[in-house]
Amino acid sequence: MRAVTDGRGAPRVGVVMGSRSDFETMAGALDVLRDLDIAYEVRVLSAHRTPHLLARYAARAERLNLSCLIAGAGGAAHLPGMLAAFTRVPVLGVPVQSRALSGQDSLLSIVQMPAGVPVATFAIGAAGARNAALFAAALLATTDPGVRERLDTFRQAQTQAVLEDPYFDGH
Ligand code: RP5
Repeated sequence: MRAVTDGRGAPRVGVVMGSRSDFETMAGALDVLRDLDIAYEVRVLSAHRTPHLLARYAARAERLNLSCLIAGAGGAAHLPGMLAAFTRVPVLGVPVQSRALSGQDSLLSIVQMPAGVPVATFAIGAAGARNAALFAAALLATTDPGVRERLDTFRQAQTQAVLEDPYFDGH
């Protein structure tokens, strides 16, 4: 079970995707984590194609000291729910846009969890991936002043970009 790690120090967020074909979507999450200087690890694990590896990784997630898992999958997107079933570490689910049903299938299979096994669910596609990473940062910011500061800076820059847009109507 290979992981690619990025950032300084031990990974604090685990990013998991059901297939290499999800990478383009999930790259948005990696960009945000990198920009906020949050170390992460990335793995491809499938609820259907590598179920035993998924179970093993979920069981290890807490020992790896990961604050949360960002899990992106498409279609019959059982990856986030299965991870949540095997670990106490919070799971943030990203529905990847599918070709057949435009991600409606992914969204519903991630969000409609039975009571007792929660998965925090984000928007379909790129926005969801970025927001899941920002949510992970917000979780870390509750105890890490450095992340808090970088998250504040990100938000200020985001606001400033709107204010500086020539079409912005400031009334
Ligand atoms: C899911 O099936 C993956 O998360 C992916 O979004 C979808 C299609 O996978 P590939 O057939 O492209 O590998 O498990």
